[in-house]
Amino acid sequence: MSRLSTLAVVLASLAAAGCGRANAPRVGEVGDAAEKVYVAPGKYDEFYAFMSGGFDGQVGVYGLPSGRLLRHVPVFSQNPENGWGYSEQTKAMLTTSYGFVPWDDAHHPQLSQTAGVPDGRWLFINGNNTPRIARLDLSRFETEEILEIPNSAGNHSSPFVTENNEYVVGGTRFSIPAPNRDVSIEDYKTAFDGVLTFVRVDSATGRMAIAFQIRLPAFDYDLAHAGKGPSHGWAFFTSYNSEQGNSKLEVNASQNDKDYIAAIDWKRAEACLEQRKATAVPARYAHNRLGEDGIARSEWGDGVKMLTPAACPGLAYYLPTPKSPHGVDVDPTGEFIVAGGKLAALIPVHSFSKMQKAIAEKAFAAEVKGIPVLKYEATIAGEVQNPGLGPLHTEFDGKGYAYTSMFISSEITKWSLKDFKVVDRVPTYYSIGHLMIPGGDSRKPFGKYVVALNKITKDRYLPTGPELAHSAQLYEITGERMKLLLDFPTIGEPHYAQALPAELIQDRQLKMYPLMENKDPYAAKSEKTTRVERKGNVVHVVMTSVRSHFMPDKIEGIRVGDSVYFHVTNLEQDWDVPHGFAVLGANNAELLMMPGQTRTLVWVPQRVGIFPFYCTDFCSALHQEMQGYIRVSPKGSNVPLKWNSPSYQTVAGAGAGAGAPGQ
Ligand code: RUQ
Ligand code: CUA
Repeated sequence: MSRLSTLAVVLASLAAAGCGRANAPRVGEVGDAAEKVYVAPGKYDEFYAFMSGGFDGQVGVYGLPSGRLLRHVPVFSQNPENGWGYSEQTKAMLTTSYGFVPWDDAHHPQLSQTAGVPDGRWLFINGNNTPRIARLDLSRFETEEILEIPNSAGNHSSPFVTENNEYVVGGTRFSIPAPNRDVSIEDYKTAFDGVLTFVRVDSATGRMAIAFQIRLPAFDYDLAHAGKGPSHGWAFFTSYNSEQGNSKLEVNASQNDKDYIAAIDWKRAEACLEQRKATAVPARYAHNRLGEDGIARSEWGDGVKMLTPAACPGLAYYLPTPKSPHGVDVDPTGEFIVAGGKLAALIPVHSFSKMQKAIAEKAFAAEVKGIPVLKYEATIAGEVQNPGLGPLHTEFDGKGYAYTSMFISSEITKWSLKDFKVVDRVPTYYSIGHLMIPGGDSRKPFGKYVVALNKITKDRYLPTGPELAHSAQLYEITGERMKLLLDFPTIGEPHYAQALPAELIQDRQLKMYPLMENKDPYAAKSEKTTRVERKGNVVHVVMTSVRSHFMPDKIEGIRVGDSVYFHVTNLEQDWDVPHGFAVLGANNAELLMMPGQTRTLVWVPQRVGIFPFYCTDFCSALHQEMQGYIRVSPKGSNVPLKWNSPSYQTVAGAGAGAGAPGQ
């Protein structure tokens, strides 16, 4: 059979096996499912699960086993619900070298690790379309930092962490010239580069910085995972399109029987850096961080250190891997490197120790641009036979078993790491992409459940027009056989997810921002310091919110075309009492201020009149009373600036005429 017709058969079987499967659960196994996922009112879930939102650019936080959505944390996408990316304090988080980019495609959440185990400090996630890596703080469930990745296009193989967060990695899914320039697409093979990025993470603060990049042949670097234990010091990236097609990849990148896993020795890279083997490549990229004052600022990187395998021999090896591999996963012992060949009917398992031996003995089959290609037989530990079709991703339970998602045959296949024999298969509904076991890519998986993150929903929920709920499924994995317990919808398209036991972080949650430590330059820490200041046509309204009023709540002397900055500080020092702020006619999202926090909204009034503002978050019995008025007069009007707060007399002084306009 020609390769093309193999592909056709495989794709046809997708239609047959994927979505047409009867959705009957295994007989007799749902009896106690309800009990197993039931979390009684007032009780907590056992795990926090962090699921990527895919093309909605956020992170969804769910409780397991209930599947309840707890939170939706905006990362790369503006979120009008809380003003993320709209407020003056957060806008700069979305700065890139392409300007303000208010959206991304976020795929792979990665929990920070200590000694190869999730430590509950941070969550990293990649932005695929405008290459970026974000870091969330898990004591606040807030995005704290976003670093742009230059020389990359489609930061997909990212942001997988090394055992102690020494690095988070990124690899370009789409090769492009690095630095990018005007060349013919026909020159793909000579002018394009596949660049991998290693980002240093400061162990105390989590702060990220690009340490170095590696220039590799122009393949598509798809997914990654770092080594652990004995393989600590290495990182593995799958690559497809070793054919180097530059159009119609569906066919052109499906020719070779094997593509590669790129094995990168990052300790070797560090040595080469020290020996000044890297060249400086100019690159402009944004690095955005929330400061101690809660305000995001952008800094600019102007270059990277670029390593090549030619200048740093021993840096990179290719492991031949069948058939357009997608996921690459390292088992808890660090010995096995498992690939998911999207079009393969087996699961190849490489051995790290065999790889070391093959390198020592120079068991090379070929060389690609100075990179030794190791012999398949020299590194392969075994192949899982008949696992189903279309393996994508593998997670581990820590008890000697691996679980691989099979996209085409729409199932999870459980197999033994001892003999690579399949021990169980269970259908998913439908077409599973990633799967996730709590801690399932770490040295000590927490186990208990596997979650299927499915691509197609079809008939699993009440229909909602052409677009259906995205779908996850929870399976118990404590017994020999996997048991489906629960379907639950997710928001956005979940790709990867990670989970950890709730007790790791639940008692470390910030309940409020200490008001007295608020460093925002426009914070008002009491109603006494609220005020309105005009500087030309810029007006700063420094105001406070507390149950159940704003101070001031009556402002006159604003003119059409002014830039009015509402700086609203929430004076509450009580958990779970945010206030909101919205004003009629604002071309902006609302603000949502957490207790002790200041947020700023800019409004440029376009017409004269009276404009109410109000609190959007139901905060007390008198929430509806939490409102105020602003009077907007024509351009050039001499209506004096007036407001009703205690500062009015002192700030406005004698020149303010009749004094405070009444309380
Ligand atoms: S990739 S399945 Cu980013 Cu597998 Cu989504
Ligand atoms: Cu404050 Cu409603």
